[in-house]
Amino acid sequence: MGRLICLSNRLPLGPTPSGGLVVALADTLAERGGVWIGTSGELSETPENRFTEIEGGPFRRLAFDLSPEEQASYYHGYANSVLWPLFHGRTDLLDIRGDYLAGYKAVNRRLAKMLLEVLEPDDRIWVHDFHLLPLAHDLRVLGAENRMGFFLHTPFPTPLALQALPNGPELCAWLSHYELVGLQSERDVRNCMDAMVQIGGATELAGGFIHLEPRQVRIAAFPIAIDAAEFRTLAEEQVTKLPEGLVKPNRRLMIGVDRLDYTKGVPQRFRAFGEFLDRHEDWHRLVSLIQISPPTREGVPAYDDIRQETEHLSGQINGTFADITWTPIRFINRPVPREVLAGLYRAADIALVTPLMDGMNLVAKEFVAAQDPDDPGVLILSQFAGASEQLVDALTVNPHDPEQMATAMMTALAMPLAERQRRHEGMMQLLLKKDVHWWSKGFLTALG
Ligand code: GDG
Repeated sequence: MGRLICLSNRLPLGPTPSGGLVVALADTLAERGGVWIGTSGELSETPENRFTEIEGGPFRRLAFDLSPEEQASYYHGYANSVLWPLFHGRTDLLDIRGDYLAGYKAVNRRLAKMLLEVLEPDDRIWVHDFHLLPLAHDLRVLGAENRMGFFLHTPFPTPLALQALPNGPELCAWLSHYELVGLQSERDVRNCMDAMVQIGGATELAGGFIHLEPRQVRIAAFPIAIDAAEFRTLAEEQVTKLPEGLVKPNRRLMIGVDRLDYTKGVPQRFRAFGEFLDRHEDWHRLVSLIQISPPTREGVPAYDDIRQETEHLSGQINGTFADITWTPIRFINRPVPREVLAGLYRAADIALVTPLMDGMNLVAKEFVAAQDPDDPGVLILSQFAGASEQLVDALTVNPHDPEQMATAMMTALAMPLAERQRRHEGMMQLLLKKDVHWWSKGFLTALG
């Protein structure tokens, strides 16, 4: 069997939020003698056109630097100000500029050339996420005939949304150079198929294939997952180490954990919590919300806006309802260590996972895995998270409807133990069976 070459925008360096993915692929990479390639995170005025080996770690890692101009056009520009909002249905936030697209293509072409230098004929290539869509096309132009798979961590846009992208047909053509395109959910598979046909001019074939010159592409869902057994153990250990006084007797805790991103629906969640407090004075002082939102993608204007909006809303709700012994919302704008997060999930009674649009959402899965099966908490989950196709025993909500969400909060607080146990068991069984190893194996088997 040939090596496995994984590519993602950022090379995984140490324990990052995408830790689960690294763990899932580490064994495969070590067994097959594979390698992971991505940007170093360092900027360089004159980046070298070759990889630097990163020493240590369980598998080979090759890094390359971006220039400040590449970072601006490829990363902050086309990836984060065009593709990210588009793929999450936020066409109102699109910042379409010719130099963004040019920079995006140039970085992918440069990466393809560097990759060709180290590529062997029987290597399998697995490209991750929207930063690197054109990579297969660029490698084919250079003559590479390897089997190539692509996995999109975000949702796939509807054909209607994709019409807003001036180079929508080109985006479809990029995908036609992979043998396999993996998506998070059936919703995304449908959108991708429809877009390939309506915008790319492809023909839909039986069995999840489309035909678009030069090849037949399989499009299928591979819902990403976590190592649920490992996370359960971590949460069990860590819940005992939480700071004293965090969870007071007779008080209930709700938790939200999201990168501070406008797709995650944090303002809507805060408004719904405000609505809940407005309706239920008897719950004042008895319930609070911890929202952990480390900042990301600072420098992209839409991210400065979401920070201001959430700071304003949490301040307003606390101003309205707090008293000297109780702060309704604790809004934490910095990362929390993974083990503390695991303990917090377990200590919490309710998780609010209410994105406006999300490929999967791993927080939902982590929360479920962290629960005490004898006294589990309740997951309130947006119908727009890919995870809602799998976690059907959650309380499903429409994040745009604050009244429905406030009702779900009350339902969760009042839910009898037997029902909490039943719902939790159903979800936990699924997470143990369909874990991150199941996910990576599924994709690689389909890639062949
Ligand atoms: C993209 C897609 C898809 C968050 N804050 C802290 C922290 N986290 C960790 C969480 C979780 C991860 O980050 C976030 O993953 P999500 O899946 O929730 O969301 P995205 O970052 O948007 O990820 C998403 C995912 O890719 C995988 O394919 O599910 O749909 O958008 O693991 O726990 N971790 C630590 N401190 C924090 O403050 N340690």
